[in-house]
Amino acid sequence: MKTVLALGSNLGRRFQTLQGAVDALFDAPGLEFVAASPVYETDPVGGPEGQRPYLNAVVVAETTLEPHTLLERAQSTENAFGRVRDVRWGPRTLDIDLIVVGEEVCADEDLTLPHPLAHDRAFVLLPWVRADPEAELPGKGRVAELLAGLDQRGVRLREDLKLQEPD
Ligand code: PH2
Ligand code: MG
Ligand code: MG
Repeated sequence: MKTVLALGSNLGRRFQTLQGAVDALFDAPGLEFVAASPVYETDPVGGPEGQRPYLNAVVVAETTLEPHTLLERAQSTENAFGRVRDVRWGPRTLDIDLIVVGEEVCADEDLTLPHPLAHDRAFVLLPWVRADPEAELPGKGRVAELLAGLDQRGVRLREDLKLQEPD
């Protein structure tokens, strides 16, 4: 199945964290790298005032893992990069969100698929459409079209930062 993961960081060495996360995510079987988006610097959406901007990117992959197994991979990677869970939408060294896992639909206390806010977040959709111009968000439509209805001013391309394929 094709899967799309959204990465974000607004604490610490943000770009090094994103690259480290890409390397760590693909360090075990069941997940194969397909593409990484460009990196964007983005105004924080929600959460406490005065947060630093995020770096956001999207990774497209192929997976044989069950969604909850993939979620565990994402969470253990977050933990490996010092993620502390306190304030909702507060600053974080690393956030890895599952956006879609194939056509899987899921709504339990740990995981909602497709991601329930992705259609409304330019900091997810803009990198995603750059990594996969034909992308579709199941139940919502083409990512390029969803994006056309969103304000993208808070999402700025960082041409100086490029994620490498996992090592
Ligand atoms: N993640 C959030 C809340 N707000 N804002 C930006 N710009 N980027 C994010 O990744 C982000 C956010 C919750 O995970
Ligand atoms: Mg998130
Ligand atoms: Mg998250």
